[in-house]
Amino acid sequence: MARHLITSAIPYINGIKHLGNLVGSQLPADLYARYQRGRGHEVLFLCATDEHGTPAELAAAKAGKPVAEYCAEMHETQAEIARGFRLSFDHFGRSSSPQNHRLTQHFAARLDAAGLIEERVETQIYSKADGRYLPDRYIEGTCPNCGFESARGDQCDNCTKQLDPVDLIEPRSVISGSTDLEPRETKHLYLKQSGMRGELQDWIDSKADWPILTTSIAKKWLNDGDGLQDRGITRDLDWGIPVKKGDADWPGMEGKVFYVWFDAPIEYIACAQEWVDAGKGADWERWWRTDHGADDVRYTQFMGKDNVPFHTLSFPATILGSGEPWKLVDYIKSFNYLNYDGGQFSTSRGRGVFMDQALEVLPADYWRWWLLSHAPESSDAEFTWENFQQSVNKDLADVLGNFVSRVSKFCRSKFGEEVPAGGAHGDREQALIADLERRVRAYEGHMDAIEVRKAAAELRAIWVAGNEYLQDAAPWATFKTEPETAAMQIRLALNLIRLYAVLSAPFIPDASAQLLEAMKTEDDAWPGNIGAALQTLSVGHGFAVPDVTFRKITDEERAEWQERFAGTRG
Ligand code: B3M
Ligand code: ZN
Repeated sequence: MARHLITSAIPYINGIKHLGNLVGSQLPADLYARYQRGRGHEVLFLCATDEHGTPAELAAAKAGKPVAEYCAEMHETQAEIARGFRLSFDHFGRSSSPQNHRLTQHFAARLDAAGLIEERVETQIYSKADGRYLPDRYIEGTCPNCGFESARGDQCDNCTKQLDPVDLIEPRSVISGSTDLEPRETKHLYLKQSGMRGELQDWIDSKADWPILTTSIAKKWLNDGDGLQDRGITRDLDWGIPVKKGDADWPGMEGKVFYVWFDAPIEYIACAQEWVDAGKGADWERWWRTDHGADDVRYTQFMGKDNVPFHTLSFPATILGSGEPWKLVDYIKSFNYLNYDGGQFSTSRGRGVFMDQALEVLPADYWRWWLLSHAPESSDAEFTWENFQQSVNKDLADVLGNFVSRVSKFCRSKFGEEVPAGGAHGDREQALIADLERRVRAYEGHMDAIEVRKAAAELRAIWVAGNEYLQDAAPWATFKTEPETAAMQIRLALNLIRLYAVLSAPFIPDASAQLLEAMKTEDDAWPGNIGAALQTLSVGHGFAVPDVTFRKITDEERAEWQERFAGTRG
């Protein structure tokens, strides 16, 4: 039994995420966590809300609420939606937790002791109209790198370059729109990550098995010269983790907080502490400290491509720079973007389907299946309603749902609601089992490698194999002349339903649970030998015909939803 630590990028607190965000980190992380648990491994799967920084302050101001209250409410909302999508976090934490406060201040003290922190007097943008500094997202302007006109002060959404507010061309205040801005001097802490270039380079070079998307972004920032600039890790904001050196005050830094991207990844660790403090686990250190056995842990992170620089450079710099035996990530799975119906998902314009809306329209499994089977792995992908309808109606309703319904109803009408006897398997059954043996092992290979689309395609092929077998064996015809043979075929097919439930659970957990319940079994053991796995439900074992597992999407619904989600969320 192996141990898997799995984290998803922690979603910003400001608002409900769209399906593109979901498929870029939380959903594939859940797929992998469910799969590893299914294989019998020990898993700690963590996620949290990312509650600091300008996005939180701006959203709270817009909602007219104190920021702490806004965050507490939005955390509950996001947790509820995560449950709706069946995201099986062992803990869904908060980056504003006391645990993260302590740990972030601890890391700052360690980095300082290691000589990796420098105090710099620097120029920040001050808005006279707003009476405050404008860090990060409080300021927008034209990207000096690519010319994108709505680049934010901390990062350009178009070219992913990390920016400083002073870099922007024609900057303006996001609060008031004012361009009456002036540079003023203020003191901040810098993490001297440039001095760690060699160490980070060696570490990334040692990850030959990482996806190209991940390493290409990491290497670009490492080698571009300015990718590994020293990073300012403090901000002139009210909301955040106060700048302290461990428990002690940091002279000259009063009233300042740590930069959100400094404390957010530290929350991955603090979240494990929250998990223990919530009484859900006994020992977080065996997951996170190599002096407590965490060398045996395989740590996998999931994220969208825009988050890769922070996870391949900044956070490892924090960990390595601390000089303490913290666990480093073993594998980073990153994703491209999902587009929406001929354009981009847009949170600000309400374009596309948001997580809460998706669940109002259809249950989680429909979305999980489409999103995962179309995950933007090798390139950006696009959601269209036609494609969604086709995928649901074919894969889920026609292939999987129909198989279950035909087999269980036929058995009920001819043999009753228990697994019928009949003779031994014939050639056709042996051929099916051999085919499935190959396919299930290929499926495992794709899941182990986190090749999400390939895994989905193989799972679909496994469902199709059962359908083709059924079509070919035609027990409804066989029954008239050889009822014994038909009984044997149906016995196999009922066992296939159980096998499908087990294999499909990481993708479609609700349907999987429904099928196991209908087959009246709690045996969800991952299949070793397929022939043996298909003997699990023995002669006389009771079952029930399940309700419709997946329904079809009509053309009218498709048209209605297309219209409804075209823009301007209410
Ligand atoms: N909150 C960005 C995002 O939600 C950021 C990720 C933090 S991961 C430590 O995409
Ligand atoms: Zn840019």
